[in-house]
Amino acid sequence: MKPENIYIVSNRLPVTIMRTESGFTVTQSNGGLATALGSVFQQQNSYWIGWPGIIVDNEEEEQLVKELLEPLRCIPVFLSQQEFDGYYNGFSNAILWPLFHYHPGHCIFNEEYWLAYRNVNSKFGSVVSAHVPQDAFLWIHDYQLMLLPFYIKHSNLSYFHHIHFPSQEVFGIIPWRSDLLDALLKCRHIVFQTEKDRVNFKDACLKYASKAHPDLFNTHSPLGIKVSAHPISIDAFDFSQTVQKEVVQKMTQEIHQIFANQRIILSVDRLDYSKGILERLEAFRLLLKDFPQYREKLVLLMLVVPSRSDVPSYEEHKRKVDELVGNINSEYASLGWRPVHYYYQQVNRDTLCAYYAASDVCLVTSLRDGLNLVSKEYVACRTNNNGVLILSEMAGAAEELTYALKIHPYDFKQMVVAMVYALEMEKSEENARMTALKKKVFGYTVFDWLDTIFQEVFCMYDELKYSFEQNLSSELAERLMIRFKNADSRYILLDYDGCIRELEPYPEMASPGNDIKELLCALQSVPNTQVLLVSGRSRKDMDMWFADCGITLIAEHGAWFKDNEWGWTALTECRVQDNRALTTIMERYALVLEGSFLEEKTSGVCLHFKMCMRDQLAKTINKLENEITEHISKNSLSYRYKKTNELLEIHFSDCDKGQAIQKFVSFNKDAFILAAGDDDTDEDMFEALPKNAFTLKIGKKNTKAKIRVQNVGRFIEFLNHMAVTTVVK
Ligand code: ADQ
Repeated sequence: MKPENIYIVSNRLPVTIMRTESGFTVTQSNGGLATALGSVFQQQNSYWIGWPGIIVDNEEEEQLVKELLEPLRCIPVFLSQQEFDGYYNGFSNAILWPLFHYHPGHCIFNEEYWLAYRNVNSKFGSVVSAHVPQDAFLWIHDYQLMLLPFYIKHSNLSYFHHIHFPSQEVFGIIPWRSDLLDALLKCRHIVFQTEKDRVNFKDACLKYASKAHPDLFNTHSPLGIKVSAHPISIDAFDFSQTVQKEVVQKMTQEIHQIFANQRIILSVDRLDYSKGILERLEAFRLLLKDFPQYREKLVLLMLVVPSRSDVPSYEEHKRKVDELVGNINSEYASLGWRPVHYYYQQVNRDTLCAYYAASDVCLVTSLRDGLNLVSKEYVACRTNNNGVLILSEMAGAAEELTYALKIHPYDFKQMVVAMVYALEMEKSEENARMTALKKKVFGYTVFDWLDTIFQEVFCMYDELKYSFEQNLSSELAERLMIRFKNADSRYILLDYDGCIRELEPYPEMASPGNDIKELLCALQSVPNTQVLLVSGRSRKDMDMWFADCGITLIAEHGAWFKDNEWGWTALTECRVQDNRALTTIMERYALVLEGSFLEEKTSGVCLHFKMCMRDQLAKTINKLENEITEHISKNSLSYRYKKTNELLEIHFSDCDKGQAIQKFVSFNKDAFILAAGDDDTDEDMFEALPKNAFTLKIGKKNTKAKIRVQNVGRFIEFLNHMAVTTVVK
């Protein structure tokens, strides 16, 4: 289940426009945010607003770029060179980035940068206001746009912070700390990578936000803000499939051949001082010094993607990396061997995966990292369950990837020990660690991350339209309970078999126990609550079982409706003759199919064959279906089929559960509506309900319901919980 209409806003678009001799071309953007959200964006019916990566010269060029981006569902925010310098190179990357990664020495607190940041955030605001409908879900990403919420009027605003959020003392160094927090607090939903970030943010708000009130983070209060921590992930299956591609396997072999008889330690990052590249090189140099046996038998392969080369501290950093690589190579290289292979370039996904697959060790040395996707990508590419991940304890991913070898990135000696340990590790330990890591990475992919975020969105924003479904987690169950409790009026529409009662081989075996009846009575006794049992069962069964529960009954998939005042009402004229003719056909088949039996209803007839021997069953049922279809078309009848592994049911098409509900139930505006069912006939009910209804599908079948519940037991548990919730308003 996800919001239907999603607009992602981030500094950069997922694609970059480049100038060529003949005009412009489009390429993929690099960096963690683009990688992580890229796979999500492709799967969503969503739009993306951001800077296109190019400074255009005039309106004509703007128009050309817009046209290139439109089919990609990307909306550009154009910036002048001056704006870009002040907002991006300046405030974002010479103040926020270094400070958030605990490098205050790299900060340049320039008032001009702050003004540019404000100006560009307001420019983003104008583009958002011009393009994003008020009822859309607006999802802002990362530190470059912390002020954006201040410039827009949308209410369905969520924010995801990709980088580390520092302790409040460090955050407090920023002279404009209160403005940043006040703007961000206009979002009702703010998500961080780790629990540590979340706590740091809350501490900072309580200290510096100008409107910090005791209820600020109480989500039950109307002004409450939901602040949570959900680490981002990757499309792990896509990475592991890429590794299996023929072209990638060939590349992997080539890498092995080039480095024959040498072990490979791999690192992959943007050229950024927060990634600990210099520290990694120093540790590697120490390894070569202290463990000469590895000389000519080991390489450090560094894939470094250019990044922020306009920011002075990055230029300086690159110079230092180049120099150190040169020094190590000149110190230790021999005729046929170079210890450090340093590629300062972006490689494509296939090549990246080939390097991951070919390397014995992946070394992540971040001095501070919001999460670090590289560590997860390496694990996802280890299809043979071998390879060792060495991971800095300063990376957010260290909390999840507990089976990696952890290192302190400033402790060179410890890094050396970890590298040697990784290279000498017993195969059994290597496999055990990698298996455990893979379990984590494949068990929580970027899509799970997204589900978790959207579940929270669903609980926060009532007025959004949602599509697809989500699982009934305990948190969501709790939220539904609160909605139920606080509503002025409530409707609970329940299917019976397979929804509140487990399916049985024979329908008569599925009579309700006292527990079910008590549950329905308890729900019905909640003031201003109407419970409707909407079943395919006959009137007779429903009367026999539920007449004394005081609930409303809808029988035979909507053909009959019974309330306490009027008794049973037929929704449609009963077509007895048509029905009789069909029943006669089905009776013939019931006679030959041992173990089968017919259930006659006023709206149709149902052949149950769950207890039949399977060998001839399919053939006979096929024959029956052919005969029925022929009969129906000959007589121009309009019937509906329901066919499962256990039964074939035919009923009038002009009486389904949805139509029954539309005809008989008028829902109060703002009522709490919950509807649940397990089979196809319940889909009519889901579709007919008002958009704000909570629809729940029990079991695994395809559905239009918003929420999925694993099985009957879980659903009953949830209803029981709801029933005992005393209604106070
Ligand atoms: P980054 O700081 O960019 O991301 P990271 O999470 O490691 O850091 O993501 C880097 C991405 O760039 C990876 O997907 C990697 O494959 C890719 N990459 C790096 N070098 C490359 C190269 N030479 N060629 C091709 N691709 C390369 C920010 C935060 C992180 C957070 C992410 C996602 O700083 O902490 O994990 O966002 O939220």
